[in-house]
Amino acid sequence: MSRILVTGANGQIGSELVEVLRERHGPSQVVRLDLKPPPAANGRPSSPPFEVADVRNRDALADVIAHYEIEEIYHLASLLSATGEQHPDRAWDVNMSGLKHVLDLAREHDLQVFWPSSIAVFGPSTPRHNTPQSTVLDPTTMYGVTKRSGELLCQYYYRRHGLDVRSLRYPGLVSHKTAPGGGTTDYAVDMLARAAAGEEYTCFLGPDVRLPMMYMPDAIAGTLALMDADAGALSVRDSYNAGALSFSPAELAAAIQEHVPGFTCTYAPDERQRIADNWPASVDDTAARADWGWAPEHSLEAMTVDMLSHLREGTREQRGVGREEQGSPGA
Ligand code: VAH
Repeated sequence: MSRILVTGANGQIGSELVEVLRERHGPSQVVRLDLKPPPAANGRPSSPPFEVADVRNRDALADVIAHYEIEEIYHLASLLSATGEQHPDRAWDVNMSGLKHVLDLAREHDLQVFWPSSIAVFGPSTPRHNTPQSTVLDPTTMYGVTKRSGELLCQYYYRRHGLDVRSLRYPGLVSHKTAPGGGTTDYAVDMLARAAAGEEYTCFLGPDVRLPMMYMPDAIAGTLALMDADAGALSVRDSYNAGALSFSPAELAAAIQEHVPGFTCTYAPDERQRIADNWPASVDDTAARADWGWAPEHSLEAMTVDMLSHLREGTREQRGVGREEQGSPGA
């Protein structure tokens, strides 16, 4: 029975990945780890096993791996781009020492590892459209520097020690179950949530900056497909490009207005605009599609409808609105 450890388990990706892994393997087979206990879901405390630890503490990680006889690690704990620019030293420390501890322990115990990189590894000298899998990588943020450094560290542990560590360059991720924190692409979730609540939104990016984005169900499915793939089929051991959607704030606002006619979005770019301006608009994911069958399913329209429906449901639950009072979700 596969014993799986998910670090950063309370985060936007981790909270959904744990759910899917527990459905696949059984709740007791998936150990959550984060700085705090998991938040209660719908008033019910999250089921164990979970561990409270800092990924910078190697001994704590070693104890968890030994105690649960872990065989697979999804190492998601990280500071994201915007927070990383506010706290660059902490971003380097958490993102790099955490990864190094995980890779060293995985090598000691012969574990399989998933580690998320990001399109933040690309920078101003990278082709912006259909960004190649292998190209110039000159990240302009500490987050991007840690992600590129991490990619090279993963590739080194594969080449030097044969460690089976696999990675995806996630674009901006859109989800409704757990609010994201500290990311430049989080505007998309914020905008959808405000629209679902019947409110207007002021976007912290300008209207026209188009970025690679992905709906969380596709991100989770792609992550598991990569981890399930035959090792011999993988030609990329730093990190795979994975494309899905590309849209600007104005394009998202227009997609929302199709379903929330009165929704209005204004734009007040802040320091995060500089980060977004140095990221690609779309990526070439030919290698991921060829090597392990990457195939995202959600269009911008499908994502918008699904997000509004779930967010409106959440709003109703928060307001304590009964089912008999529900409007037509997402219509
Ligand atoms: C961020 N959501 O905005 C993350 C992601 C491509 C962006 O890495 O920092």
